[in-house]
Formats: sequence, C-alpha cells, structure tokens
Amino acid sequence: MTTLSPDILTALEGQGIELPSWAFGNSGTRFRVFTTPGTPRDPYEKIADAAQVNAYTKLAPNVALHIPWDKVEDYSDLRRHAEDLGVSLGTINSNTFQDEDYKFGALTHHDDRIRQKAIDHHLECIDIMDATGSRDLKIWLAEGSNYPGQTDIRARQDRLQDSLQKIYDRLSDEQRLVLEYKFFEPAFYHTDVPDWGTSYAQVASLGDKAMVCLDTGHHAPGTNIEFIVMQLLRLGKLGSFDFNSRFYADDDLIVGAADPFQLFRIIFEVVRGGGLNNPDVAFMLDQCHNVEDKIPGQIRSVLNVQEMTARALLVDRDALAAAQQQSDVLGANAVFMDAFYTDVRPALAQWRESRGLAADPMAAYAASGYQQQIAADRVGGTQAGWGA
Ligand code: PSV
Ligand code: MN
Repeated sequence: MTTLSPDILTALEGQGIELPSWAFGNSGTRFRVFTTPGTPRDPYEKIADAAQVNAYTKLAPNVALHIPWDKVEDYSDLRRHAEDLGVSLGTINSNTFQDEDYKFGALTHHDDRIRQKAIDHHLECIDIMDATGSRDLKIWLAEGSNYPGQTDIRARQDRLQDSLQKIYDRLSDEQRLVLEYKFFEPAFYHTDVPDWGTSYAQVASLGDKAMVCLDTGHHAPGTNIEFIVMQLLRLGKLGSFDFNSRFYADDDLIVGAADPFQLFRIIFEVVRGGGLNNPDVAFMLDQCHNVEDKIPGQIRSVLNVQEMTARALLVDRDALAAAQQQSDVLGANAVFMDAFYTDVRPALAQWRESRGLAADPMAAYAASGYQQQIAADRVGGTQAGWGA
C-alpha cells in the first residue's frame, strides 16, 4: 500500500471544499427536471444536507448560496442554523439570468434602468454577505448575443466595466468579487465574459479585491485548463474554482468523473503555484445531480478532489525538476505519470479512520438511514430546484 507522508497528510487535513446549495435541489436539462424523494424544500434543508457531506468527509465546511434561490427572511438565523450543523455560509452567487428584464443583458444592458436594476441586485447580494459573514460575491453573467450585428460588443464591455466598478466600490475591505467566464450559453454568438482573459482584464482594472473564477466546465473541448490555472496563479488573480466535469458542453457532472487525469493536472498546477490551502483560492463545486442522489453525489465529488490532491502531492518535484533540467522528456513525463497512476485510496481510508471518520464515507452515509429519513419526513411543500 502506498503511504502518504506526514507533510502530505497535513496538506490534506487543511483542505476545504465549498458546496453549492443548488446541488441539493432538483435540476435537469431543458427537456426535464426530475425529482428525488427527500429533496430540500428550502435553504435550511439544503444546508442540513450539505452538513451531511461534511460530517462524513470533514472536507466540506462551507456552503455557497445563490440569490434569489436561497432568499430567506433572516440571514443571521440561517447563519446560526449552518453553524449549529458545523458548517459556514460561503460565497454568495448573484443571478441575472432568470428575469424577463435581462433578456438582452443585465450589467451590460443599453437601458440604464435595467442596468441599474442588475447593479442593485448585486448590492443586495453584498448586504446579504454582510449578514452571512460571506467573503466572496461570485458573478456569472448570462449575457451576450445570438447573431452577428445584433449588438455593439465593444460598448457592452465599457458598460460592464462601469457596472462592476459600482459593485466593487461597495465591497468591504474583507470582501471580494470573483468574476466567472463562460464561452457560450445561453448566448450562442458572443458572450460578454467568454474567457479568462476578458475576466482578467475586467477584474485587473477594478483592484486587488477582484479575482477570476475558473469553472472547469466553461471551456471549449481540448482547452489546456491547467495552463490557465498556472497563468492566473502567476498573476495572483485566481480567486476560485467552480469544479465539475464535462463531456460535451457545460454538463455540470461530478468533478473528476469525466476526466480524472485532467483534474490531476489542474491540481498539480494548483500545488506547484502555491494555490493549495491558500485562502485566496477558494475550491468550490458547481454541479448538478440530475439523476443520481444528491448527497452521495456531493460526497463522491469531494472525495474525488481529495484523491487527486493526494496524487498531485505525490509527484516527486525534485526528480521532475531534475528531469526537466536535463531535457529528459520521457523521464519527466514518467515522474508525473507515476504519481497519477498511484492508487491512494487505501492510504486515505486508513487515514480517515485514524481521524475518527469512516474509512468509506459513501458506504457510511448509505448505511446511516439519512436518505430514507428525509424521504419520509419531507413530504408536502415544493421541492427546491432551478428557480426555487
Ligand atoms: C453558469 O453555467 C454557472 O456555472 C454559474 O456559476 C452559475 O451561477 C451556476 O452555473 C448556476 O448553476
Ligand atoms: Mn459555475
């Protein structure tokens, strides 16, 4: 069995992955949103489910909220509820993609009334952050156009800069803004923040409290995402990850499911660039569980991140550097691949037990009866899902 050194175990112990509240609600495609017995009806129940993931893994201490999906009367009360369950409220995600007014844009809109409404929504999100104690405001914009000539793409960048500045100016010294990019969808011809370069250009002109959010699902097939990770870390602008996997588009599948090697390569660059257990770089999941049970889906996800982190930490960096220095192409590649092919699961299981956790969190959760309990208890009401 591979053993993990004390240094590696210390690094793993410090790992925290933020869960998205929306992963616990129903989700689907534009064809159908399927339901699951026991799905939360409100943010309180979503947080209770997220706390289960942390209870079995000690890997998921924070829960991100999406506004207005997670609007409540009293955010201090929601914060207490989370803390009673051993988790904290994390990133606040704004939402400018489900309101009729935003059909042709929000922070980039040519109509000042609509643009101001979108800015005000973000200011409201910052008020919520003040109450929840959240540090980060995450902005993903669904705006763009479908046809060449439809809109003035340059003027939209200028309006975006102005809108973001107004939002940025409201942040406290402890708060940050992270700007996510996505190269297509729901707009198909152009997107106003399509790539890391645009996000970087926008946040760089705002100031130190603005960073880039990298969603692993938001790149064209074949994109070298680890290169982007390296570059953003090098520039000091990697604020957060939205982890998930894709086969074809923005599939929002379990992180590490589609391409574990890609996850390894990304985390290796995080480790090498000083981004692991660095408070500046938030590890978040942004996933949907359309057909599988949601809580085990999230447990599987955080375990996948942990496993790939352990493997990335196993890379013999001295041997790698020496091989690189000697231009030993195959030698360097072999050092890298050796770590990737190492099965760390038995060592991680043993380490979990030594910390009082179940060796197999998936099995322990399944045996706990929680899934059956919520299915029996949560009858009536409206299950949470996109829009609720
Ligand atoms: C958009 O595809 C996105 O990745 C953004 O992070 C949104 O906030 C999230 O998905 C909503 O599901
Ligand atoms: Mn995302």
